[in-house]
Amino acid sequence: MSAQRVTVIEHLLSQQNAIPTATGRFTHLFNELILSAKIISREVRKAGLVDALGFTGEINIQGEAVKKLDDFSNDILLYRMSKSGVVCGMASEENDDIVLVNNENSTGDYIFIFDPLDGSSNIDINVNIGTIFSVYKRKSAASGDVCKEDFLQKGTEQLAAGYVLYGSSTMLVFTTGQGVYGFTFDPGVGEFLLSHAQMQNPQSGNIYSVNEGNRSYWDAQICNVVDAMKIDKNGTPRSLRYIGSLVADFHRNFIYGGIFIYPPDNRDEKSKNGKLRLLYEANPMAFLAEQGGGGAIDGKQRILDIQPTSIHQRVPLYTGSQDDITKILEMMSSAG
Ligand code: AHM
Ligand code: MG
Repeated sequence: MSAQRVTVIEHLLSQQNAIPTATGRFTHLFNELILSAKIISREVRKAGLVDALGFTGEINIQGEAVKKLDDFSNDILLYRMSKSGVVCGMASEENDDIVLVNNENSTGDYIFIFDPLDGSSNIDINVNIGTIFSVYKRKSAASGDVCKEDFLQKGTEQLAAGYVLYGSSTMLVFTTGQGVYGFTFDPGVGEFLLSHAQMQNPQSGNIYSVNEGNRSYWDAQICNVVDAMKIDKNGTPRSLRYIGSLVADFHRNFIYGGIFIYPPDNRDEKSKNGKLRLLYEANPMAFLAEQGGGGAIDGKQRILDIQPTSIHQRVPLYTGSQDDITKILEMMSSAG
C-alpha cells in the first residue's frame, strides 16, 4: 500500500499550501534532514558488521566518551544541513560551541539544533537510539553572523521539532506546530511514508519510566513523586518501562500513555538539574508532547517557557500524559 501513502515532503507541501506566507524554504531543510536520517539509519543497521561500534577516543563537552556512530551522525548532519542553503547556524550535543554556516550557498535564516545520536549507552548493544532536532528562526540581523542569542530562544519559539527513531523500523516523528505526524521508512521505496497522522498522547496511561537506580541520589520530594507514579488512580500498580534512550522511551509513552521522568539528583554538581539537555533533548520533546495533548515540565513550570542561558544547559524533565503532569505539579507545589 506504499503507493498510496504520503511522503514527508508531500505532507509539508500540503501544510504549506494552507499557510499563504510559507516560502517553501522549509522543505529544503527537511530534504537534507531526511537524507541525513536515511544515511544514519543505514549506518546504524550495519554497525555490527563494519568497524562502526566503540569509541573514537575523544571526550565531548559533556565529559562523555564519544562513540564512533555519534561522531559519524554528527558529521553527516553538520554537512547536509549546511548544504541546505537555508540554515545559518547549528548547535549539537557533540560540539562545544555553536557552528556558523558561512558558505556561498547559505542565505539561510534557520537555526538547527540537534542531538545526532541520543542514547549512546545503547549504541553498541543493538538497542533503540535516535536523532533529536529542533528548528528556530534567527533573531539577529541577517547582515551579520548568528550569535548565541539566536540559539538561546525559549522552546515556545520552535518552528519545528522531532526525532528519528532507529528501532524495529526507522521512524521520523515531527511537528511544525500543526499536530504530530509519524513517518515510517520503507527501505524498498527509500522514502519515509506517513504511518501515524495526528498522533495523540493518551490523557492517562499505564507506564512510568525512570532510572530508579538513582533513587539514593534523589531528595524526599522526588521519591514521593516517583512512588505516586507507580500506581494509577485506583491504586493498581503501573508498569515500569525504561530503555535509557530518550527517543525510544518518549515514543513508547507518547503512544501508550504514561510518564517519563529524569529528575535532578545530588550525585554531583552537574546532576543538580538532572541529565538531559534543554535545547536538544527537552525542548523538542516538550513541543511534541504539547502538540499531542500531553505535557512537559521541569517540576515547576513548562519546559517551553524556560529562558535558556547556555547551549548545553541541563534541565529536569517530566513529560507524558496530562493526568500525570497535573498530579506532579500538584505534588510539587504543595510540597513548596
Ligand atoms: P546521551 O545524550 O549521552 O545519549 O544521554 C542521554 C540519554 C537519554 O537518551 C536517556 O533518557 C538518558 O540518557 C538515560 O540516562 P541514564 O543512563 O542515566 O538513565
Ligand atoms: Mg543526548
